Amino acid sequence: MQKITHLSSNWQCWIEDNLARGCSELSLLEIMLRENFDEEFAANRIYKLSSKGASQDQAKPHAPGAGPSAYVYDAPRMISQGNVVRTSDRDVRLTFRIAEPVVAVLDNLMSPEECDELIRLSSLKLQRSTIVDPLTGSEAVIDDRSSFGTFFTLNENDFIARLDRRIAEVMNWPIENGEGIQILRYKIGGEYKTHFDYFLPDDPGSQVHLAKGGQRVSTLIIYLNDVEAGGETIFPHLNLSVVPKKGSAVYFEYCNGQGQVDPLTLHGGLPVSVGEKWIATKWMRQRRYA
Ligand code: PD2
Ligand code: ZN
Repeated sequence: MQKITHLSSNWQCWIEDNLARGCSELSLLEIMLRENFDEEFAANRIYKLSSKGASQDQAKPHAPGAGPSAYVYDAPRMISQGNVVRTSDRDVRLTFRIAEPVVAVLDNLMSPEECDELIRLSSLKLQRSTIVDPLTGSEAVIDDRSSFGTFFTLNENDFIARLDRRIAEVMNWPIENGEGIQILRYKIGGEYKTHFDYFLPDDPGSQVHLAKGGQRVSTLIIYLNDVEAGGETIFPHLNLSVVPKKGSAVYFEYCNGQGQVDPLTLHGGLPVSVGEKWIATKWMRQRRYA
């Protein structure tokens, strides 16, 4: 496979943020090599963005006036009484949680029948997934995201409305701040390379997306099937990998009350090695979106 010799703004911010947090240049290089960057190219860009190679005005933290290392952790949005999140129609058990950033794995958020029904309803309307072009803000198809997907509008029917309600209760955030549930299918080799779910504040293309509903604040990824091999959701800075399990979900938060965003939530979906992978994703915004 051809090595990567181009640095997207996502990756540039990622290098800057992690250098600012005190990560070693070598640890960043190791991650970039794993992501198929050309070694000489990656080492050179890390050096240029480090204090040894960069002039002051190249530093570009996410939050104006404050480096990302200054990200302030609010109290978690998700509320659990003990080890259970109680919703109006289902009690959902936590199986894993960390505090900063808030990441939680939830078991049995959806029944097997609900997972199957979501897959059935989506199967006929799947389209190649896109990303937001950092320059223009328009939707673009790229190799980094090789899934097929579709959206449901909020409360599209009684079944979706019940899930939207449960999800909003789990995320403890107003239902109308949520984007519609997105369904994704990955075939063998399908992946979603590491990225942030928030819109990079400095990207010109982000502005059009931030205008409606503001920044994304939290994500819930629900696994709709058991994947035979591969397809884990990874958080490279947390050394965490979540294995897909039908009906379970991973939840994480990345934007605080001041609008700062947390680069530690860099994450991705590893290639599926055997079988296929179906997920449902919910992204919550700062303000009303629907
Ligand atoms: O499919 C995944 O595991 C995955 C990984 C990273 C999904 C998303 N991000 C997403 O939908 O944002
Ligand atoms: Zn994501």
